[in-house]
Amino acid sequence: MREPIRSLVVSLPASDMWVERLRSAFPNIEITRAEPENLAGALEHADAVVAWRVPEEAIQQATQLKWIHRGAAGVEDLITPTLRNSDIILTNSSGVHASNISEHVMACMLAFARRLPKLYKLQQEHAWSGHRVVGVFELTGQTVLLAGIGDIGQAVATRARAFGMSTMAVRRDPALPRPEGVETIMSIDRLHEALGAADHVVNSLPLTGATTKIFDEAAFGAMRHGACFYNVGRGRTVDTDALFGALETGRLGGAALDVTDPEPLPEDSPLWDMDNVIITAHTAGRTPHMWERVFKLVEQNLRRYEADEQLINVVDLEAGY
Ligand code: OXD
Repeated sequence: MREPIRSLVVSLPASDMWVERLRSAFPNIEITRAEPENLAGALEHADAVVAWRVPEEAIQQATQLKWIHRGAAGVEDLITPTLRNSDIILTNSSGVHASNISEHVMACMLAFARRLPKLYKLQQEHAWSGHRVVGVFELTGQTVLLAGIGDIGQAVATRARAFGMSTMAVRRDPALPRPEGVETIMSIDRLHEALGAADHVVNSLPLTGATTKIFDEAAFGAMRHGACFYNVGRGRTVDTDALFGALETGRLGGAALDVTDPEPLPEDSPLWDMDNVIITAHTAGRTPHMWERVFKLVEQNLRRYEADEQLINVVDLEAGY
């Protein structure tokens, strides 16, 4: 039988309402909030933590930590030697980003298709000259490639199908069951071949050793001329210089960057001023509904922990997600 969780620290920028709900659901657990800068102290005698960032030093100082729940999907920075050498269970919030991030991707796709950034600029100038904007296109009949078909990729696929688009995906094991909405699946080893068949490439890959800078000069070079690229995974899966080069030469028709490398994107990055780039500063997931899903997961996992059952979304430390 597991030792019970008696104290839980929440370090997330979520409204108090969610923490209050958790407290009412678990009156026997002392649930406190901590700012990221005070997390190490708060964790010293805590049994569990729900947070975005948990520095390795904070884990080193924690004397009784049993469970870390990441209030986000990506966990690359949490898989440290200290965590690997401990018995601490790591779970993530994979699954909370389906509707929020897929709607964001569709918004960007439609913005590129309808040339909204250019039209909006004209509106700001009070200029009735939209007819001069060139390059409008329709999504219907186009192909989207999903690099990563977790909850985000699958949700983009069903929405893209509703727009009359074809859907392809690359994944590590193409023999796994094909999710609804994804018409073709290829091994990620054939990424470059797949890139050449797509008008839109949606990257939601987790950051691992194998995916670091997987979108490099050769990958962008393999894309269709004028294809659009969407990064809603991790900035470091992309070689930023190669991305910039592909945008500058027109190889890429547009890039929607919710994540960048580095993050925050430096103020003097040339990407800010490119009219074929949409930058959303890692906000694609941030909806009130996301917090509802994150806290529901935490509640389910606390119940499972108490019942000595397997937790939901336990991270495979070897795979890295
Ligand atoms: C995540 C995020 O969930 O970056 O990983 O929001």
